[in-house]
Formats: sequence, C-alpha cells, structure tokens
Amino acid sequence: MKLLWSPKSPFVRKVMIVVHELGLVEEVELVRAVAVPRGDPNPAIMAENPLGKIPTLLVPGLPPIFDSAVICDWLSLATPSGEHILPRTGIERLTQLRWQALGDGLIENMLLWRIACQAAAGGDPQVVMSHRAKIRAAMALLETEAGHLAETSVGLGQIAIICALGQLDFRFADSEWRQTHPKLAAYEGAMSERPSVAATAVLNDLAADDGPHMDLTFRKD
Ligand SMILES: N[C@@H](CCC(=O)N[C@@H](CS)C(=O)NCC(=O)O)C(=O)O
Repeated sequence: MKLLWSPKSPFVRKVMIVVHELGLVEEVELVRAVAVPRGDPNPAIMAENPLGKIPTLLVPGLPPIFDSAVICDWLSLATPSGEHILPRTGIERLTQLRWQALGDGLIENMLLWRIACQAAAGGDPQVVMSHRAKIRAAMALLETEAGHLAETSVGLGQIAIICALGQLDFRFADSEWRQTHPKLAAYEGAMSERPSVAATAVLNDLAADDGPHMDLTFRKD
C-alpha cells in the first residue's frame, strides 16, 4: 500500500496512528505529498483524489481510498484484530465515531481559520470569531468527557482527538489550553506516551510554511 503523506498533516497523523496500532507500518510506503488548499492543487494528489487532499491510500486492486475516516475504517476492517480501533456495532461504535467527528471537526476549524488568515491579513474577523468560538466550545466539551476518554479502550475517536490536540499545540503554541483544561491535559499527557502517538508527532519539515499567527487563548473570562 502507498499513503500520500505529510509529517505535519493531522489527518494523515490519524491514519498513521492507526497504522501503528494495527502493526501495519511495514506494509505502508509513505509518499511525500504537499497538499495546497489555495491556488493550483498538487497534480500528484489530484491524479488519485479529485479533492486534492491527503491522506489518500493506494491499495492494489482498489480505487484510491479517501478520506481519513474511510481509510481508518477500511484498515480496521481489513486487519483481523482491527475491531478495537473501530467497533463494528453498538454504542461502542457510536462513541468512537462521535469522538472522531469531534476531533476531525476541531481540526477542520483550525485549518479553515488558517486558510482565512492566509487569504486576508488577520482573516475576516467574523470568520475568526466563529472558528474561535467553536474551538473553545469543543474544548470545553472534551474537558467534561476526559474521564470517559480515559476509561474507554483506545480507538479511532480518541486517536482523532489526540491529533486535534497535537494540531492545537502545533498551530496555537501560545494558547495555554492545558491550564484551563486540566483533565484533558492529564489525558493527553498519558496518551502522548503511547508508542503510536509518540512515533507520529507532527513535524514541520517545510520551514517556509510557518504561516500566519492566530490568536487563540483559553483564559478564563
Ligand atoms: N476530511 C478529510 C480532510 C483532509 C484534509 O483536509 N487534508 C488537508 C491536509 S491536513 C489537505 O489535504 N488540504 C488540501 C486542500 O484542502 O486542498 C480527511 O479526513 O482526510
């Protein structure tokens, strides 16, 4: 299998954590692909995925697989012991899919905020306000669910949330979210020691891509 990949994409990281958890590292060839949300899309990605996004997984005999949720679902189904990543039925499945939606949605808000800031200096204040409010609300919900996250066997949902928190640290290094979300911070600290999570830490390998500063603080108002 080949994965159109970048070391700093949170959605790629989600797939990579699943790859590690399922013991598939040796089966997946990583192909560096630079996804560009503005301007001409990368033709190498477009040749496989008309949405121009990574991750995209190429498996011989199958059409290109996207997006990250579908890739993770497929990997867990295709691996005999994969059910723990995404349970097949019941409330366990709903729990993981809901947390995945929360983690992915958080990441989407951060990415869209960044795109808005790149388009206009500082971004449209209304758009920035909307993203900031949604990120703060999602983080508040995660703080209330930190105990449930910790008690539940690690699956796709917690993996998506860890990727969202990693993105928060990567793009909003001065947000100080740990101070206002202590239960979530403790959970994140424990999860960060998991080998699959430690092995996939986000890496900015293209310094020119540092981008705009975005102000997200979690001070108690
Ligand atoms: N819903 C998609 C989102 C993937 C995504 O937005 N990837 C970013 C990189 S982190 C990308 O490829 N952006 C390029 C673009 O939006 O054109 C998934 O879960 O895979």
